[in-house]
Amino acid sequence: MIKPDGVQRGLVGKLVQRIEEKGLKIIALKMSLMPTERAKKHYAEHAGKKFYNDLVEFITCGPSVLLVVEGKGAIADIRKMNGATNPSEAVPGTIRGDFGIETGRNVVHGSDSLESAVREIALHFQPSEILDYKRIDEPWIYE
Ligand code: D4T
Repeated sequence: MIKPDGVQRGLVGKLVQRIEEKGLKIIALKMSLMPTERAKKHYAEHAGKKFYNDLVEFITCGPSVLLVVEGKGAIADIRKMNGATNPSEAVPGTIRGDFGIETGRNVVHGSDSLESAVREIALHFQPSEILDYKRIDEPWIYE
């Protein structure tokens, strides 16, 4: 997910380009103003923490861009590309390292496990929005 700060700062194109250039395949993509109830479900694991209310308010404050990304090791690779949760600790070259300063404005979200990905995809997408296709460069990305 490209969070509302990434959208407002005009980073959508750059961030989508990083995913495409890595060789990962975008199989769903949409812009959405996340409803509060869905945001609460998305961040349910953080319910009760001191930053939870601000987090829900922030993620619903403007449009975000939601993607489903497919590829070998995609979950781990996207999290590496995103960088550390706190952008001031994220290494240069990562999205948060290059584009962020504070944790509450950390530009992107990535599912942290297969289980989370399955849950989050089902929360944000209809099955019909997820497409099955081949990218022409796949033989040049996979041995
Ligand atoms: P997401 O889920 O956005 O990819 O972030 P991470 O997986 O890297 O980090 P997380 O689940 O621990 O945090 C979710 C979300 O909450 C914000 N946050 C987090 C915050 O505002 N203050 C905090 O102290 C923490 C830990 C940032 C990301």
